[in-house]
Formats: sequence, structure tokens, C-alpha cells
Amino acid sequence: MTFAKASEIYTDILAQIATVEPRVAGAISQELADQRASLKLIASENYASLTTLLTMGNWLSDKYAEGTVGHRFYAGCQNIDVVESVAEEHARELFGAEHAYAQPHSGIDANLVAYWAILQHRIESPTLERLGAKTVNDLSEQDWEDLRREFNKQRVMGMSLDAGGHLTHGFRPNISGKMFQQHSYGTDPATGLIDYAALERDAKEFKPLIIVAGYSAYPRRVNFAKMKEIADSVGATLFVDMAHFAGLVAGKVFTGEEDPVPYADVVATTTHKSLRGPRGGLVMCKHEYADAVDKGCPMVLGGPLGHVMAAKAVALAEARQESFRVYAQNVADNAKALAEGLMRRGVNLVTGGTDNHLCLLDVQSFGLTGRQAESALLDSGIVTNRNSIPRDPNGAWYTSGVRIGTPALTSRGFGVDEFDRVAELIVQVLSATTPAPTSSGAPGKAKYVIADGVADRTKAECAELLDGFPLYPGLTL
Ligand code: DSN
Repeated sequence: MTFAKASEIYTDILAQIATVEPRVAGAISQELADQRASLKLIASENYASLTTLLTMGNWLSDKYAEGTVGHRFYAGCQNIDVVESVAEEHARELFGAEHAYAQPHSGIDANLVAYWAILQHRIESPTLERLGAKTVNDLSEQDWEDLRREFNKQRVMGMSLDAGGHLTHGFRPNISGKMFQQHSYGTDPATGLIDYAALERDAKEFKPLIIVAGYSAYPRRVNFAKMKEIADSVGATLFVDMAHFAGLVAGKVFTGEEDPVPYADVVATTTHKSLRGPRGGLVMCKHEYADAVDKGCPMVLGGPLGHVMAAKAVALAEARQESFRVYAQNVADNAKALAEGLMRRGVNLVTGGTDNHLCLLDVQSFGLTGRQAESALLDSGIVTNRNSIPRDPNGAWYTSGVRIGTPALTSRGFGVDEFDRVAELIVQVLSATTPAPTSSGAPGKAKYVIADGVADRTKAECAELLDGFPLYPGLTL
């Protein structure tokens, strides 16, 4: 499809939406304008292809399809069967996975399916077998209570939130921290890196059912062979949440021991981050977990989104093209250039650099909280998100860090020179920002002042930089 054609299609679609609710048409148009005009550095965001975006707007959305391919609780699912099986085929081929499940609506849903499947396979199925029952409905009240107590005793070990883990890796306020007894592993205070020996010692003591590997804000690679060895040594299932770096796995930047798929029992991911697909989730697993994973809907998830699974199939097909490997390598090379550009200009990075798609800036040396830095950058046309750093003195709301990533601007065509300029612009803003004093005169954690003219100048410089890299070039909206 040509961009001229896409322009026509979108113009018609927006005009149609405006006849019903002009505010929604306006917000959709404005979002494109905003994304075009700013440096999108949120490490978990990207730009899907127009083909992927267009695939989502259709009537597959109108169909209920609980169950799995060829085994649905509703009639008339033949077309959903096609898109789901194509998405799962591409996922298996792209990642070399034994089994794939394309229904999760998001990353958190995918992680819940993974937990559910592990509990079912490791705890429920052997209990039913031992008791000679087919399903939990066949259990006596006493056996059912015993099984529920058994679930309650299960343990998970994941990376702590401030070391870069995710809420769903056993963080207490999250459902994962309530479903399981939980223990977090952190990073070495001196290096900021995962300390595998300490992790192994903790695992031997804690004896988790599940070890979760993966992260949202850790700027380094993980040795999944080592993780599997540790998990095996304590009889744990290795679950990898690769939502952030799935694109680097798909693009073969992470291979061998850095590729989680051959090592993990279960892998979950989102499809919209470095993988550049539609907003959604995906689970892959070894054959032995497949039956349990496939029951994700309706046991954990609501009805699958047929229109989004169709877009997942398209995006996964795109990720199998050679051009995606080039893209993924560029994401990693650009992150290195960005990190070097920042460090050369005096910025402290957690772990002293990156070897994936993201950098974590410690903004304390600017006298700022993460929240102030995030806001000052936003005022200047640079979109990032604040993030805790290990042992953060400012907690999870204000934080002392800013997380930045390269997937989105790499999709737009930025290379290492442009990312060096991005580093320059970030430092220009942070050096010109000071915390605004509170009523007591002490520096506050939320308000800030940017030196006169810096935000406007930076915005203009961002626009100039972006000018050479149009978003959806040729799409005249
Ligand atoms: N919200 C995602 C991120 O920004 O990393 C993870 O859920």
C-alpha cells in the first residue's frame, strides 16, 4: 500500500469518526502530531508499521472466540482460527519456540497466563493425578482446601523493582506478590550487575517454585543458561519475561546464552515494545506447559482480540524479514552511542553503560529527582519516563532516575550520530534545570525551574533533528 493511499484511507476514517465523536477523531490526529514532534525515548514504546496498525481496525473485533484454535466455546470462529494460528506459527518460527500462544491482551496478562500455567502444571495436575481426579470439580471439599493451601505456599523469586524488575515479578502490591510468597534478587551494589552467585545462594535457601528472569529497567544482558542452571539446581521453573528485549531476541542480537527461548520453560512478552507490533502479549513455552498455557482464556483472560491477533501475525511476519535484524542491531548500536554520548558529557549511568536497548540515568548529580528531570525534558520536547535506580533514596514515585531507550527513534531512522545529538540535548536541559524550593526553602522533589529560553530552544533543536526522519513518511495527515 502506498502512503498516498493510506493518507486517503485515514482521512476518510477520521472524517467518519468525527461524525460520531469529533473529540476522539481530534485526539487520534493530535497523537500523530505529538509523536511526530517529540523525541520519543520511552524504552518500552515504538512505532508499529502502518500495515500493522491498519490490520487492527476491522470486524474480527466483533467475534467471541474463547478457547484455542479448532477448539472454541463459540461457533463460527474459522477466521479467528486462521489469524491466531498464523500469529502462533510466526512466533514459533521467529523465536524457535516449541509452543506459542497469541491471545494475551498485554504483558501483564501474558505473565498471569505464565504463572497460571506453571501452577497448573507443577501443582494442580500432579495433585489431581495422585488423587485420581480428572478436574478440580471432582475433588472432595477437604482435598480442594488442601490444594488451595498448597497453592498458597508457592514461592516466586524475581528481580526487585528498584533493580529493574517488573511489578509482576512478585512485587508485593501486585497480584503476583499476593499469589506467591516472594523473594527478590537485586544487583551487586558495586557494579549494578546481577550477581549470579548471590542469586544462586538465595535460591538454594528460598527454594522457589518459579525463578523469574527479565526486566523493565536493567540496561544489561542476562545469561539465561546460568539462570536455567540455577533454576534446575533448586527444582524451579524458569520463567522469562522478555517484554523489553523481545525485538533483540527476534533480530538475533541476543543469541546463545543471551537468548532466553531455548533455556526458559515459559517465556512471555509484549508485542509492542522492541518487537514493533501491536499492543498485546504473547506466551511461548516448552511442550510440557502447552496444555496449561492454552487454557489461559477463559481461565485467566477474557475473550481473545481477533483484530489484534491479526496484527500480531502481520508484525511477527515483518520481524522475520532480514530488515528486522538490521533494525535490531541498530537499536543496540544506538543505545551504546547514546550511553557513550551521555557519559562523555558527565552523566552517571547505572552499571556504567548499556548493552541492550536502554540506559538508566542517575540524575542525582544534576541535583534533580527523576520526576523533575522527566518533566523538564518533556517541556523541551523529549519524552522519557522517570524510574527508580537501585536503592533509590527518592522512592518509586519521585525516583532518582530517568530511563531512556532507542527502539522508537531507531524505527524512525536515527543512527549513532543522531543519538549522540540526543545525548547533547538531554544534558543541555538537565544542566539548565534546578529544583524549585518548597515553602520551607528546601529543594522540592516535584517542581523545577528551567533556565530562560532553554526549553524552547531545545524543542526547536529536536524539531530540526526530527525533520530528516519523518514519522510515517508520505502520510499526509
Ligand atoms: N510499562 C512497561 C514499561 O514501561 O516498561 C512495562 O510494563
